[in-house]
Amino acid sequence: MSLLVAIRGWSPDPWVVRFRKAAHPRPVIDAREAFDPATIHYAAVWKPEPGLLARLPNLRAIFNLGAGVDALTGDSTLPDVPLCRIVNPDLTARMTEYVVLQCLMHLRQVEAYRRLQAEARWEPIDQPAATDVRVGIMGLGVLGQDAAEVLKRLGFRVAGWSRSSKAVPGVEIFAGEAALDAFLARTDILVVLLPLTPETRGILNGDLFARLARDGVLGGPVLVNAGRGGLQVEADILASLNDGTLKAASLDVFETEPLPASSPLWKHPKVILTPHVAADSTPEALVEVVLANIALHEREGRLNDVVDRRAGY
Ligand code: NDP
Ligand code: OXD
Repeated sequence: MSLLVAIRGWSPDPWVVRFRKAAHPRPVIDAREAFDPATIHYAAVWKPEPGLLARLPNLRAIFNLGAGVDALTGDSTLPDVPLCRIVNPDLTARMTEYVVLQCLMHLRQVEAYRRLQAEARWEPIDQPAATDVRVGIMGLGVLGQDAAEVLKRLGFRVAGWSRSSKAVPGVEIFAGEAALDAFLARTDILVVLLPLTPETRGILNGDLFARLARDGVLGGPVLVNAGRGGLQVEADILASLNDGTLKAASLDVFETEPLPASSPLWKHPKVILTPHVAADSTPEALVEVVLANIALHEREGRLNDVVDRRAGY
């Protein structure tokens, strides 16, 4: 086998080095160098240049180096070979850390205390219990279910919304469009871990924010989006923060990344902003996982974590 590594937006070097070491003596080609497209059998990619994969006539499978595959499904030239994504405990644990951190930041009013500290003011604020706070997770897949488990353990009242119904002990389940209203109406902290597909694009808009619970102990609904920036309408987030429809937002992903310096989100006092780092992919955790999947394909003709190309995730 020969493996092409094509990465944009992250530094490709540590990936190429680790793939070369772990795959030795099999060839690993760095897409930044000249290569013969006919020699490539597998590709490990993150946001590759559109059209690149279509130029590989002997490609057998594509391995996306993250969980979300929207950068690939959005390429109309993507070849019709199996597309695999990352499902891995390291990535899952990182996302759960992010989600739990944000829920606790809002529960324990960390931003308000930071402001009081800056003014040397000793002013206790009423402290709600986690058991009084309703977290609703949009996207109850691999990442959503793990975050739900930990939030539940901390006492939050957790619900999940997904396309299909599922059984997650201790989590209130809502499925499909018909259940969305009821899900939103019982949600104080909306955690978004949806993939970006034609169905989910722009779903986080003013109309949806207005349907969130307004009777919660936090004093207004909070948005936490670590799914994809294309899910959200940033003008609506800003308007909703400014008119009180949303109390606060934690945003890791944006319509345009990097977020332009001109975006009012940067300095908004109700926004906690991170640069798409909720759950980093690392070569240390993932190179061997991809190579094991290639070995499985060569040995048994099957693959793990194959994306449903029709559903788009
Ligand atoms: P999964 O495919 O395991 O889960 C996706 C969930 O979304 C499923 O529950 C699915 O429903 C649900 N869903 C999809 N479409 C719809 C829809 N139209 N209506 C309702 N529910 C829907 O993905 P992961 O949990 O592994 O990852 C989720 C996303 O997180 C990724 O696609 C990526 O965009 C993002 N991500 C962001 C990172 C970051 O650093 N910010 C890092 C990693 C991932 P069902 O179960 O019925 O299929
Ligand atoms: C992912 C990401 O999808 O890092 O894994 O965004």
